[in-house]
Amino acid sequence: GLALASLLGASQLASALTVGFSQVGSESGWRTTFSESVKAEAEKRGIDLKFSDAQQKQENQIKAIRSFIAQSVDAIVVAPVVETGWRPVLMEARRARIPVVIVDRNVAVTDDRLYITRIAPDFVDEGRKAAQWLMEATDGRCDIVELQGTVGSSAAIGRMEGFNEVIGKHPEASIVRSQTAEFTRAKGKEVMESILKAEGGGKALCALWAHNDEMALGAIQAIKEAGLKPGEDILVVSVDAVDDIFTALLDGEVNASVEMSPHLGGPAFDVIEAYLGGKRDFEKWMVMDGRVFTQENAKAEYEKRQAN
Ligand code: GYE
Repeated sequence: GLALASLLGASQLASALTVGFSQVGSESGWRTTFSESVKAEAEKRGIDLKFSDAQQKQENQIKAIRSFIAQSVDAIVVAPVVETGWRPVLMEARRARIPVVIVDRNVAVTDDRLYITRIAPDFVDEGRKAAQWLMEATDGRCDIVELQGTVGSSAAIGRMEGFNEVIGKHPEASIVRSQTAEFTRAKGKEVMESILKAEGGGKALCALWAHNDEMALGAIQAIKEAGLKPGEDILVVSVDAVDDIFTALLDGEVNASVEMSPHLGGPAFDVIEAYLGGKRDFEKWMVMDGRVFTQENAKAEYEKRQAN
């Protein structure tokens, strides 16, 4: 209990912690790095992590959270697949007095007592940054193909909103095709192939805007197979800044990627440890910032990552 928690030092408390983590799935390189990072961070802190991969299905997440509650874990971390439908299970956690931290995508609940805090970037702003880069590169004249992330996920909803807000100010820029490719590389390739066919080969297209790097990497494969040069004939801009996108940036096949750190485990565990130590005043949203990587500044970052 709390009395014991305050008698023990923070590190001793952490060594006794059990945390349940409900992860979205393993749809992208970004997600895989995120999962590995959470596991490594838990191990470093001596946290007993109960990791559950939902394979992109909310029903699996709800089941996992219920099982965490049944096991009386000390805290629960959730990276939600979609925004809606969370109220009942979060109420169950609250009734069991188990604190919940939301990471990455958002939950649409009106009662903000249902979780301590959310640690995530501003997805709308990521979309704006991607569009700003593209509007500068093309002088605001561009026919754009959009590959959306998972339908109903706050990452896809926000990125779309921010991007559209910026291109809406440019009368000669527009999205000519938009389809979901579920944040995966395989779908990114498949959907891009069908779009290129529908667009008569794609020669008139100016750019691809993908809601994540993984779909962009699949799509550049399709662009190459259609006999066009990604990064030149069709500009490519996406989000995440995963390691693989740096190779593509340096090869000239991708033009820009908005960074989103996958290292959310450390900050989430910090919040949990502080909460269990008695802290109660948390910001409802701990906003993470990200840089924009382009062919100009990719090399320095790539070398930095290689060195780590
Ligand atoms: O961009 C993508 C992933 O929710 C922000 O999910 C996250 C997204 C990320 O699979 O690669």
